[in-house]
Amino acid sequence: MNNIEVAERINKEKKIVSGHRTCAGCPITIILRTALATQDCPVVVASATSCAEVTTTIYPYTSWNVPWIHSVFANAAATISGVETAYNALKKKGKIKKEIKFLAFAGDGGSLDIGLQSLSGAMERGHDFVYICYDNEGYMNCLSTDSLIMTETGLKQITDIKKGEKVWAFDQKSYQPILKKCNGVFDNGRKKVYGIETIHQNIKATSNHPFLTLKRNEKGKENELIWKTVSELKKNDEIVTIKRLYDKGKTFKFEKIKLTKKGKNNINKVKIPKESSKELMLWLGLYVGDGWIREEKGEIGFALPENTKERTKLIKIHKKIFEQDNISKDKYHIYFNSVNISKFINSLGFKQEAKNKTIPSWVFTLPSNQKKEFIKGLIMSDEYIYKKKKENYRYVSVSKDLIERVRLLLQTMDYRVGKITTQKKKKGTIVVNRPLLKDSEYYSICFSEKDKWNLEKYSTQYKYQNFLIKNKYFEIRKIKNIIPKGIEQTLDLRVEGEHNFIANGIVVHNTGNQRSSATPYGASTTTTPSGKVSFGKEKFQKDLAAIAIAHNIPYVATANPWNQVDLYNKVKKAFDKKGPALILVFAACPTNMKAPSSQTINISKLATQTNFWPLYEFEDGKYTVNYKQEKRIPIEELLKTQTKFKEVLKNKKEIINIQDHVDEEFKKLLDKEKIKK
Ligand SMILES: Cc1ncc(C[n+]2csc(CCOP(=O)(O)OP(=O)(O)O)c2C)c(N)n1
Ligand code: SF4
Ligand SMILES: [Mg+2]
Repeated sequence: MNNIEVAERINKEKKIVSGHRTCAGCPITIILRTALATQDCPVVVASATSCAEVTTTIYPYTSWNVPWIHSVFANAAATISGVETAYNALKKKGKIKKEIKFLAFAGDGGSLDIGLQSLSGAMERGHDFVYICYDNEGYMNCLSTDSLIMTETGLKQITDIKKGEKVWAFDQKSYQPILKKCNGVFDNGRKKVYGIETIHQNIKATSNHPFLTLKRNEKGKENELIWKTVSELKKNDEIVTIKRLYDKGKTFKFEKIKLTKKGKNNINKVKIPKESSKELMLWLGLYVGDGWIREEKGEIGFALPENTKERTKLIKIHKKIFEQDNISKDKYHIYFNSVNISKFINSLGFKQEAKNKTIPSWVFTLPSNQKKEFIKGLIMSDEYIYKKKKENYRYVSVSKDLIERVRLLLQTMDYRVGKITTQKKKKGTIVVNRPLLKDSEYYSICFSEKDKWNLEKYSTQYKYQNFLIKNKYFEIRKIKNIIPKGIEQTLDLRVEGEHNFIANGIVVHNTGNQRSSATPYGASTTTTPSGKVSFGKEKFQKDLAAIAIAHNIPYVATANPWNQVDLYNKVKKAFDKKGPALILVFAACPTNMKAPSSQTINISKLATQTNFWPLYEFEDGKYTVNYKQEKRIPIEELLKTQTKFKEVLKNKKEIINIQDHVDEEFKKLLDKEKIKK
């Protein structure tokens, strides 16, 4: 077999078809296509939860053009042994005649860590199957960059979170909110994301991002909370979401701004508040809903018609807050003139243009009574108040960001909030007493105060219905929809201790680039971060091939997609053997390695040329080293290709340590090769 022949076999019958969502430069499909091309007879595949699985089976599509079974993270080997046993039984009964082969395909986490016992069991029982572990040196996943995170200093976009900042997390022992330090923010590249929607929340995440989910156990057994990835979540699954934030009762202290003393008629002789108050928050709610500012003219205007109680209220609180009487009005509008007030309001971060209006992060840190006044101001300003019955509101805005943040703010105050709906309004429609100049898009949400439950009387029933019913801060919400949302830039946070945080009101796990026992020494991952304290992982990889060999199975080999013919031949040989066979394949994942996607094969080649990933086989009790580099390339050359080794590369002693380890392991291998069977 040469490369062209392998390519021809792959193309003869496409067993992994296009449309999958692996990252650019991902080696997984090269490995799978090469492996499946070795067989003309049918091959049944069981794959473990992993990148390979979630990127190839995005509901309702599949890239697998062969019979394929989903397995959980831990048990691809157990699944395939069951299938192989069933096949043997049916063959024995004469119900199946044709030859069928069996393949288990799993990542390093699903093989060396959580899946090790099911793999060991299957090898030990002697099932006739091939097990391929693709080793991308870690566990992978992430969130969309527009996710909004609850932090100590308010609500922030994930892209604005800095290392060292404190974020709100879910304490998995006490089920209470807890502030935890963010140890790192990771750019995980452009990935396929999914929208997870409950009636109150929505978030976008990659298919392998975990959410805290309720597991309902049989009668008599306590229910429990477990982590499930997006790919494992289904409609009606129940996830943990926030219902209230800690109310520290602290007002927010504003930064001083430079004031002007100029201005006629004392218009700038006003009082500027030093901290937030109920009145100011009501004023700001009205401003966000119906106000505008022209700072150069020192004009603050509100579209509040005459003879309304809203206008009267605004005038009253304005005088109280700013100690200013300078007011002008017409039938529909009311104006306050002061450069200093407009400067002050602009410094608070609500933005000016109706389409850009937002709620700055500090509002999320306010005491509940101040947040409530802000919401009251918003409702008062809104023409479209819709009160089916008391305490039932609808809020409409042209700013999507504002609506999203109002929704999240209400979620920190135990309100019931519906989903965001979009409405198109035609040019000429009258909105706030003025015709629209062009077709516009409006966003709205409905919200209401929640009903009070009689917890004392019905606590057991309620607890069954809602696991966190007595919890003041978190609750359980059913998933209404899981919708593909295309490809987006994604990020992930690493949070100390709890390893979770609250994004868009939902408790999510920080994962992505977590270490596995296959992660190399010196690599920086989210769970072995490099920095001042450590350069990264301080342990060498677990040797899965040696573990498999210790099971005395007929065939074990290492392979590398760079040498595709060798990979092909080894998989073919593995299928030809009677009994278990294991192939450990190097999978240079650009996302984990933090390396350009164009470098996958170059890095793979270097991995073997440095003896970091030696190619060898163990066949019927005999070792063969398949590739011997005349002069091995120093390990530093391989480390230099990947940003994840950035810190360890600064440490000469550690580079020598890694080099010694690689040399020693390779020497051991050559010694084993010398042993006659
Ligand atoms: C019991 C359990 N714990 C955690 C998870 C979440 N999870 C799914 S895939 C995965 C990582 C998979 O790592 P690996 O096997 O190396 O495959 P990769 O994604 O790196 O390709 C994790 C942690 C899970 N599905 N089940
Ligand atoms: S490149 Fe890495 S993160 Fe991307 S799909 Fe492949 S293995 Fe997963
Ligand atoms: Mg992995």
